[in-house]
Amino acid sequence: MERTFIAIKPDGVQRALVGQIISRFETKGFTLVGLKLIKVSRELAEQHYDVHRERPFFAGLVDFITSGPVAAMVWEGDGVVASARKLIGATNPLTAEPGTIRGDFGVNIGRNLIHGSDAIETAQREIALWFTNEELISWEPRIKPWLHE
Ligand code: DAT
Ligand code: MG
Repeated sequence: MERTFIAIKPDGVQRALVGQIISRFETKGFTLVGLKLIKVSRELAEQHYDVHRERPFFAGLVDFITSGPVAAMVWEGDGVVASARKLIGATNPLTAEPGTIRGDFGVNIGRNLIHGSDAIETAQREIALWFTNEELISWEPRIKPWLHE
């Protein structure tokens, strides 16, 4: 079953949006299989954003993501990687569509509230980076027959 890595960044936690953001994934019909609040180390932040290492915003991004607690999650479901990216919206909240998380809650690219893996392979890498196998719980939601034919 497909899984994706989602992290509510320090701005989302500080602004008390964790509940509303989790609700969007729950009500969409995805299954929560991992969840923890963590204070991110610089090492983890740098590994997570390794592809952006040479970008001018890298240092600021690492400072930001390590500046307060992050709510890290793994969600499961058919097509969850691409669907989560749609629920999250465009990278810049100012241009993200209304109805998306970034479009509804944010105004600045450096405070865009949430991370979501951009591809299945990226999701696998990020889940392994942020979670141990013991922290991921496989379970069958009892509402499944009402979400899938
Ligand atoms: P996304 O988070 O939508 O996958 P990304 O992978 O291109 O976007 O960039 C990672 C994060 O880096 C992004 O969520 C916010 C920050 N970022 C990206 N481009 C930026 C820019 N031009 N200025 C400041 N921060 C930026
Ligand atoms: Mg990205």
